[in-house]
Amino acid sequence: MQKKAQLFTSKEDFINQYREECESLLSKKYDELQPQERYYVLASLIASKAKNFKVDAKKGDKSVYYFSLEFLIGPLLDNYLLNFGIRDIVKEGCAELGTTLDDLIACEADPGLGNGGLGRLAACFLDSMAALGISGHGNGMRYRYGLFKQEIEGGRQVEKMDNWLEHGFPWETRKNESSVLVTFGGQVVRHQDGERFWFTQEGGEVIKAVPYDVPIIGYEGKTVNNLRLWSAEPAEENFDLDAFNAGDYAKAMKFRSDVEAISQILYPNDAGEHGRILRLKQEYLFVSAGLQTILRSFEKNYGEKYGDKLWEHLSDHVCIHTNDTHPAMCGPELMRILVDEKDVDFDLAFKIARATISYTNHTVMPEALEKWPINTFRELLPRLYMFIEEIDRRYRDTFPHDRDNWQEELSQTAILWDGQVRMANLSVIFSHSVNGVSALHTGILEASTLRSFYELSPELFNNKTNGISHRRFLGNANPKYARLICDTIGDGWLSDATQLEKLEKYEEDPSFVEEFHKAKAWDKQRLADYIKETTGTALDTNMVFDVQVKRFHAYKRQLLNVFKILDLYNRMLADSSFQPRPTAFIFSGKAAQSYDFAKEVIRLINSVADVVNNDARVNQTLRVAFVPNFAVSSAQLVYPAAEISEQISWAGSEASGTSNMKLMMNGAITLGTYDGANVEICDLVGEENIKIFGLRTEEVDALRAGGNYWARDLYDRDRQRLGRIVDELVDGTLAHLSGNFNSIMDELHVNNDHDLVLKDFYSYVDAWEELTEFYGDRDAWAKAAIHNTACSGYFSSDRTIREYARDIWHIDA
Ligand code: 26V
Repeated sequence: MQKKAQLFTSKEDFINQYREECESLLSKKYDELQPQERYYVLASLIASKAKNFKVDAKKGDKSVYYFSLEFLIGPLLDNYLLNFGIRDIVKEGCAELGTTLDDLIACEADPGLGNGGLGRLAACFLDSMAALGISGHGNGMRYRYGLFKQEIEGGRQVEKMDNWLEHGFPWETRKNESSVLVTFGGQVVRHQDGERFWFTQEGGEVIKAVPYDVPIIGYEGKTVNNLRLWSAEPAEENFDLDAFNAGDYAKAMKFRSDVEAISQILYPNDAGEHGRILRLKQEYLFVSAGLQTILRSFEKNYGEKYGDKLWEHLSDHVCIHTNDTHPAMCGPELMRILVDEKDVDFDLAFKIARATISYTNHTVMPEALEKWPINTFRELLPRLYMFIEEIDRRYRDTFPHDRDNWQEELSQTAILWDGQVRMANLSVIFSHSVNGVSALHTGILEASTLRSFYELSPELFNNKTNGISHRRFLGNANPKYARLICDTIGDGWLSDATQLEKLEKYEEDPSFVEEFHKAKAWDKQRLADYIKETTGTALDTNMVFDVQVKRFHAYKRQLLNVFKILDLYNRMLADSSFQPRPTAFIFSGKAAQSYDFAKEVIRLINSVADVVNNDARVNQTLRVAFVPNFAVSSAQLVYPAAEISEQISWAGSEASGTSNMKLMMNGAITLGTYDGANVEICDLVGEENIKIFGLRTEEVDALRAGGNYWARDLYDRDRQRLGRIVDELVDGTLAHLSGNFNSIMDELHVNNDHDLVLKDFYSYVDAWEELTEFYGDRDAWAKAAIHNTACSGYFSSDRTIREYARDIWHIDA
């Protein structure tokens, strides 16, 4: 499976180097070290190799800078060993030294520098760019505390600080000498000299942005790229020396901590918590620091070649990709630097910015589109705001007034509106490419969310269906299955995921099928052990493992899944002849701190778990587990063990989803709505290898437009079954752990079931029953499961990145 890069010539060589590194780094012998220290030294050794690794020439002389406020990189060690092709040597060496590689990997921190899908996508893209030999770098924030750690107390989510840097982070290097200054506030001053005039920004708060670099190692060590994460520190220029000298240390220290606050915490992306000034500061800091650095090195590398035409060539060599609207200030900031500091003409600067920048949208929910009050914005970023205002003014002035619906179109697309800066419009206006993340999602952007832009300039729009790192989520996460695949079709699939198609020949091969079952059984046992250890809940591995793991959000409808469990429970109690397929329902995911409804759903799941798991009448058939603190590392235990993949958002709500792809790749069968990338999974695997249920997007639209959906009717019509479940939310059935669920009841009755849980309920439960019925035929199930893996190569982020490179960045890959 492993191709050997020349990092270590043999196991013995590895052991020698590892021992030496222990002494040089910690001045102790290997045997004297704790496992945590042993991990630290091993990771440092690999990191130092990465930094000095001689790589193949990267493709072309164009670089991509992927700007994202989130990079959910997860643990790196195992993935880097795989990419360097030294996993086997290191594994054997560690075993010989006395601590298994798995034990060392268990010591690694799981940096939570992202919320979920969006941040993990950015990390997968870095992996794929490096694997494809693209010079592609990440630009983001080094949050001192990542996303909170989730604990469950009395069924409730409790948030704890994630001190991921506690034991140091061996992969990063602080690059103090590459620090740059970023200014907030102050005044804009106009200067004039004859005809010529220019602006400077005076005063304000000057912040030092310090980069920390993390090497990104491509598969087979082909390329080592860089992830640059920024941290905010007080600039000497600005340090309150007067206060310090006057002995007012408290004041001086407060200043320091106010500045550092900018890179202290990661904001939730899905709680509608826009409008916090600190978030705006984060957005500007990483945009400005990133751009300053890129322009500096561009000037150094190409200044001589292009002379006074330098900046016109920026987009020949630099692509700035903006992940959602969080880096939307890239456009005006690039203009500001070009105009104010490089003396470029305004119109030309706008042209350069547009040619360089591209934008990916990740949600269609109108309430999720970022907006900032103009007053806040102008006060914090006075000079930047002038550029936005001027671009907006020119946009309005040149808007084609001969179009039929021009007033409406202009009101939809202008940057400034109703006292706010609309970041999605800012992103579109400054980009030469706008893409959605699944075919369905891009269609919805074009037809509704960004419709006026699409009508004005359809050529801007394109779709780039998301992908995942198949090396991490199959190769690393599922070692037994990955080994079986390598033994069967070779290891070419690690660099070319489409080769997984070769598995189609083995879908009915008895020995392959048998080995598939064995791998799945091993994965299920590994997860069951983990769940027992972390929650105390025992799962029987003969049960179907039915998995829903993702952020908690109303539109993702974990509630619908809970309703199904309660339905099965009630029916079993009412009718002893009703015997559903024995199933373990496994949930995991975090809810944003301030998102009360989502947190109540978590509490509901834990309450249902408590009732069901302790009821001897049903608990040989139904088990419910909530795995706390969903993160990259625990995800890698969950995906391989799954047999049913729950993807049940209401149609038209989930932009793409990526856990659907990770689960499919690991041989789980999707039970889902026709939403996001589920549509493409369905096209690829065929209708007999997926279970689709529920309303389609058009039906949801029609239902909402018609205004005649009354959730209460569905409740009244079926008090025995569906109505009963709703009643159980408040009648004490589930209350003994921590009380009733009135707010969930209100969501269904008072808020008229916005997410159509009751509407899709019957179709969903029927689909589940049919799917679990099918599970009884072990061979047929295995055939469908293996077929899912065989078709999943399309969802490698290598494919996605090739498409970005071809259509948006114009790089050969
Ligand atoms: C944000 C908000 C904020 C206000 C309340 C409603 C709401 C709903 C969703 C969001 C999501 C923000 C962006 C995001 O994380 N999108 C996710 O991006 C993934 C990668 O493309 C994709 O797979 C997910 O479907 C999409 O939700």
